[in-house]
Amino acid sequence: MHLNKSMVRFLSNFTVILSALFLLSPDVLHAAWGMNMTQGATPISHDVYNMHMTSLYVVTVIGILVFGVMFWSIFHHRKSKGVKPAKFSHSTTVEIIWTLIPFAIIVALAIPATKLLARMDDTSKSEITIKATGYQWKWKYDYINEDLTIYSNLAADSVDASQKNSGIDPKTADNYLRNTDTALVLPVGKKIRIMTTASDVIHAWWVPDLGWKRDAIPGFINDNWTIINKEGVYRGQCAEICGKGHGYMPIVVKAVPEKEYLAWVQETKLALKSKKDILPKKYLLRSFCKNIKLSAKSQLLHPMSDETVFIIFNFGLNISLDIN
Ligand SMILES: [Cu+2]
Repeated sequence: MHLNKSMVRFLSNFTVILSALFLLSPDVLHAAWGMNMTQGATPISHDVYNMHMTSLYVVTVIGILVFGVMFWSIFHHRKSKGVKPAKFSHSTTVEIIWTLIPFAIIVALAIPATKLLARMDDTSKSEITIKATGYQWKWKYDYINEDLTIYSNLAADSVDASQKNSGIDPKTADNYLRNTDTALVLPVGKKIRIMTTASDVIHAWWVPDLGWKRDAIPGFINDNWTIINKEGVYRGQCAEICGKGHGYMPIVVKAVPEKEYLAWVQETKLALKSKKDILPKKYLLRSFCKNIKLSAKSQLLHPMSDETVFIIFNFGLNISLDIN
């Protein structure tokens, strides 16, 4: 008798929890626990979100039905009630039903999901093409139509705060480990093709608000696209364990009106050009010195006496100090 009471209590608690979960809207769940997917800022991300919610509702109903029947059966056909177990072992009718119903559910879900995947893959009629290349540990963006290349590194305040024993509170860094020195600036309302690849190991380009995540693989180009509806800053990360700096190569997409985008392109091109005019000689000389220092240090030019190593190392050091 005691067991029955506790079973009843358990079942009623279980029902209360289940119905409470069921009554909460996805928005409430999302706001309270941050558990749900983001709805994102693109038509594809909205479709992905709706597909996800539809599937979630379907599996929730299936779960409630299956567990409901299970718990009801366990409770109502218990030994203490004097129920004798059935002796049959097969029922063709039941087997046909429980094969056909799940099959129909899967097909019903697979059709819209496949259509969505096909739509995500269709990069035709893109107006702007970006090539995103992953490096250990930064991203390079080539604006193919603009002949413009930018590098996106972890923001300086995040770098400083992340150093061992830096004494800097990460909370003081702006969007710690989620901010870059240069953002990928894109115009709103345009179909943008984003090709992903990598130059060393496998990375993955992932901005949740755009609704997709794609591997960036050396030697391969993966094709993706997006139309960003809303102006704003969208943050993402590399989503493939790519080495010790994996958590230090965030992605920042800044979506701006087209006019602002065009102005930014011109501005950045000019800024890079003026840098390029001064940089090459200085840069070449500096890397030459760096190499001399390195080879002296590692004695690649051996056999050398310690004295020679010292002289060559200092030669490299002095010149590079001069240039700096
Ligand atoms: Cu990576």
